[in-house]
Amino acid sequence: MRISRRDFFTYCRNSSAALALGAVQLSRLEKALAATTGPTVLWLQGAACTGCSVSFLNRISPSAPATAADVLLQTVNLAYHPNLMGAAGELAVAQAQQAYDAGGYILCVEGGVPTAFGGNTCLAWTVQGQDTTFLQAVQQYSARAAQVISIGTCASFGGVAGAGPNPTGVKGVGAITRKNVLNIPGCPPHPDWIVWAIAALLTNSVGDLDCSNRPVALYGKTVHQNCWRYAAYQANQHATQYGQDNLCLFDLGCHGPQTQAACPSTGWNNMANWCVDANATCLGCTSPTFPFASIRRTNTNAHDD
Ligand code: FSX
Ligand code: SF4
Repeated sequence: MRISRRDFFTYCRNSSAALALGAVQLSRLEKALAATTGPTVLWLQGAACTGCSVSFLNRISPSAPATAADVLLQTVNLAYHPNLMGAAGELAVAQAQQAYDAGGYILCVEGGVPTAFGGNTCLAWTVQGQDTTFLQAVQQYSARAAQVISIGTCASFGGVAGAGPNPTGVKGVGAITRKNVLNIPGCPPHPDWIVWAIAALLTNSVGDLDCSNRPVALYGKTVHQNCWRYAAYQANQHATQYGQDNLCLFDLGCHGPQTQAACPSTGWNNMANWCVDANATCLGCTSPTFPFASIRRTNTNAHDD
């Protein structure tokens, strides 16, 4: 399916409430998309499960652009993505190099950055027998990027890839580059949060960031604040086992009170569901402390907020 930048704009306008885009941002986006052939995006993948890309690729919308591939392939100039691009091997790396030489691209980084052993536990690519570690690639490519986005909790804070004992020394992108990095955490992040980040960067309208470099527009409220089970929480009506509809899941280890995320308002799978809606506790996957704080919280079962 071919979609135009006009379709991308229409999508953002129709979804402006869910994507937290105001009238001024939409007007800027329309101009930005009309002015150019589309921004260049480079997408690097490091220590991760590829779930962030899979989440993005699962994006399905009733209006164009229907899928994430439409967003990336038709709306922006996707110069490099290990799973999505047609080119492979050295030809693919040459495309990335070309974008690097031109500079000014949006660099999306998925996955944590292994720093131990000279970074050699994670390679970005090999050209003519010469290895480039993921650490080198992120440092080099972030230097000429107009903007850097950490896609997912591993890229933002280390996440699962950086969980102890962490022998490969995985760090988040912000810890290994001097560039300002916009963090879009989530394990994985919601596809619309990624679309929001690209649209907001294009229109210079990211707004305030919190102390973990997450946009307040997306991460400014806790899951708890917007949870539909909050009335049960206030009434001290707590579930004692899974499957008890309408009761608060706090005593089962829900991390909603400490977790900054928009899940209750954006939902997942086209608003079909989200963790607490599915009778599962919030695991706190957008937090810098994920996954350890979540495991502790679940095991101790303590009222710690
Ligand atoms: Fe990490 Fe992405 Fe978690 Fe996986 O690739 S944020 S492990 S769901 O998905 O980097
Ligand atoms: Fe808060 Fe979790 Fe209870 Fe919802 S289920 S009200 S997020 S503690």
